[in-house]
Amino acid sequence: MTETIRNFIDGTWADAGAGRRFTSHNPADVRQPVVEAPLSSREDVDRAVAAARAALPAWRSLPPPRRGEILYRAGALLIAHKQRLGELVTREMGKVIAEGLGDVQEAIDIAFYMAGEGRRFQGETVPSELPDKDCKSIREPLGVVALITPWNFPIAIPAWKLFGSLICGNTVILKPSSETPACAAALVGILAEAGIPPGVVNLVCGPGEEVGEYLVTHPDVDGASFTGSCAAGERLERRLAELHRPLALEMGGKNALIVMDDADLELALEGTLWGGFGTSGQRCTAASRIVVHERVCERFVTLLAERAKQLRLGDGLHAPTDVGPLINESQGRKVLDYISIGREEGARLVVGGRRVEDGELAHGFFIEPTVFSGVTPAMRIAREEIFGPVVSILSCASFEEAVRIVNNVPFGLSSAIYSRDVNTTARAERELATGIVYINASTIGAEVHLPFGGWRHSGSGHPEAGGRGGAIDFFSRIKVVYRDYSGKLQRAQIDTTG
Ligand code: UN1
Repeated sequence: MTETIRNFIDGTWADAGAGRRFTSHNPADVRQPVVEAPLSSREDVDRAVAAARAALPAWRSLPPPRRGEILYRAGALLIAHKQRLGELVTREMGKVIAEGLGDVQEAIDIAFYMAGEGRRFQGETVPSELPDKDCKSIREPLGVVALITPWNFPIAIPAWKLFGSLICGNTVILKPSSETPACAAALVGILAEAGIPPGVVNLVCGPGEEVGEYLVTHPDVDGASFTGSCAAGERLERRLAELHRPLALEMGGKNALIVMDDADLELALEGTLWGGFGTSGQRCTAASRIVVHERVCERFVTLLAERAKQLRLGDGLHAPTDVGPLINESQGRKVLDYISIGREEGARLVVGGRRVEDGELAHGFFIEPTVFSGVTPAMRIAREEIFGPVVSILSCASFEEAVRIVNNVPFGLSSAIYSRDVNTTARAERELATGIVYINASTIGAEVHLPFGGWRHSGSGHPEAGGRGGAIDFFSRIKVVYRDYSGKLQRAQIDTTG
């Protein structure tokens, strides 16, 4: 019998009010259900928001270091359950087990990072213009926040948002992707076991924009953080602008990796394979455009094709698998459509391009690692996010041209350059217009103690994760406090010296 998970509202696991359910499946074999989850409605959202509101006064009053202790316990529990959770990620999302465990590791890292933030949570103290007066800024939570998370990092991204918002004193409602409800429920279960008070963390599952959009626009919600598609993100952006409510968005990418003629080609190849085909290309940081200097382009394409052909498709839980399935049929069809578009646009299909349906692979949506060469910057496969194992090679004649190509798309999440020349890499660091730049490393693999966020259409300019300008800055707001202990009226900006 298929396992059932429940919503988590006010500290209690509960079915959807209307009793309806949906099922998540193993993308490597869609005949295998993973869990049945509640198909929630607006009433379930209302209950979760009310619970979060009621829990807010006590949670925000708990000193941040005490809130941090709960996160430390959650981090320790994540370590204890890492193997089980990593396998669950692979079963429900399809990424290979090493990456499934990596997903959990990222959650562990952010748990400890944010727990430590509880002992900082810094404002600033500065001198006053006037005697016997001091000035400082302090941080306060936004209040009740809605967290909408995608399926591609089903533990890590909910963890980024949960731990960041909780340490700041917010109470939250998590609405995970309906592809991966079991992962979200497992993470919330860990927070419950770590001692999070009832109502502070609530989980509402259910497919659809209806629940998610209703939640973020709910009259009693104070802010929202969303990671997902551009279409959904931009719709929320318009709605929340009317409501004047803070919204952090992480959306797409069309990340480029530059290979200069003086690059270590072997390293650049490994970076391309890892960034382009890791997680079957289903990362917003995936390397989907490879801009190669014309002097080494032909050689690079030949070597890349040889390597891409050797990658083994399969169930991510089985040892020799390099590349897992696409999340579902509709994502698979979208990727195949882009492969047809690339051909029609005149790009050369060097390797891959087909759905593989032999034997066991017939029960998931597996697409061969695909490489197009001869891609030009105006082609749709060079401009639009594909979110699948498809890499487009563009050639360039100079560093300047490479930078122009990289920057000339609406997205700006991540980019990379391979070159042995320090001057070239130093210029790249300045000139690449993305929120994250990698030097002699691939476009993926951001670390949690630095901000993670894209520029322009990739995001709203409120990065996730740690570091200055990261999630703490979004999930808290600054309040400035002036204290005058002179005992008399002191007038700022009025000259008292003459
Ligand atoms: C995402 O693809 O949505 O840098 C997040 C990386 C990961 C996070 C990716 N640490 O690729």
